[in-house]
Amino acid sequence: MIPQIPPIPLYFSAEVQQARLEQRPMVALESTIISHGMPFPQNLETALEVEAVIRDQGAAPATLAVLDGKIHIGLDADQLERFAQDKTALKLSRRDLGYALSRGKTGGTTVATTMILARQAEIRFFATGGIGGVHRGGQNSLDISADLQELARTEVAVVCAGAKSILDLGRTLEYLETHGVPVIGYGTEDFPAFYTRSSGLKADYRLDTPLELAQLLQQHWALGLGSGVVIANPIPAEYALPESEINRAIEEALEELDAQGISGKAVTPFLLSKVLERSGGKSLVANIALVKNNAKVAAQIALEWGEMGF
Ligand code: PSU
Ligand code: MN
Repeated sequence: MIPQIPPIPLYFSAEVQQARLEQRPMVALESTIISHGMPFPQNLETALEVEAVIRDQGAAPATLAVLDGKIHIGLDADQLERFAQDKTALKLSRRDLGYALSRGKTGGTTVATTMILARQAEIRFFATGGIGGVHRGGQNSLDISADLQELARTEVAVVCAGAKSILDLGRTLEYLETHGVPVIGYGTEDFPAFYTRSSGLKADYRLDTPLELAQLLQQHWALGLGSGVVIANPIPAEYALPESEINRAIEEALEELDAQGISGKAVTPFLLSKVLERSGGKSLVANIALVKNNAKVAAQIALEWGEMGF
């Protein structure tokens, strides 16, 4: 007999522990957006505000992170504050977890890792800003975010505002189609492009209410297809940025990426910080607004799911 390896313990926050006992709806949140997606102190303020949005809807927020080699499902206010200021925090995708846990490291969970750990914690709904995807030129570099592969294999619904056009959004959607991941436009036919309400590309289907979304998820998962679902929720119109303005910032960021020859896991954080730098404070305001909007929808789906008796 091959000896069993004991599972890795999960450290639940008091709030999440309570919600689990009461079987209340929960929404997972990622933490790479805190460590690598936004500057301090806006990262901390946003993380707290996003959690508050979920509580206001009647669900419990669970911000996921690895602290000193331990997997946390939900962070308390002190942990969140320390994490938001920790310049040594790693960016942890699927392949990085074993290293971080074995070496006692601290790091933010990407969309991929948040999906993995949310599933282990029996949380089915997850809100974030934007997912990773196929990078421009990805057909040659093979720079394809592990987020897409995770969506193909892990049963979690990811509510996002689409993806930033730092990526090749057409190829990103093709990849998701190949791997059987539905991309649902929430209140729209279009696939949104994070800062703008449309990328010019279509989502697979449009649904208009949290109940309809919960019903789709129930059928998708009841089939045992084993995959995630992308719920693409466009940025509220009043926060959307002019397309030409944001595209200029993105093109400049991509030129700098080329000039500096950056590759691997540093690509996305580099592009995120350059776009922010070039597009000024307005893009940060937009980013914060869309994450909160996604948190609200994720919480509403989680509530509908509870109403359905699961
Ligand atoms: N896109 C954003 N904001 C983010 C990220 C992507 O608009 O914060 C982060 C997420 O954590 C996402 C990760 O899972 O970057 C993807 O990184 P990569 O492309 O290296 O897989
Ligand atoms: Mn990559």
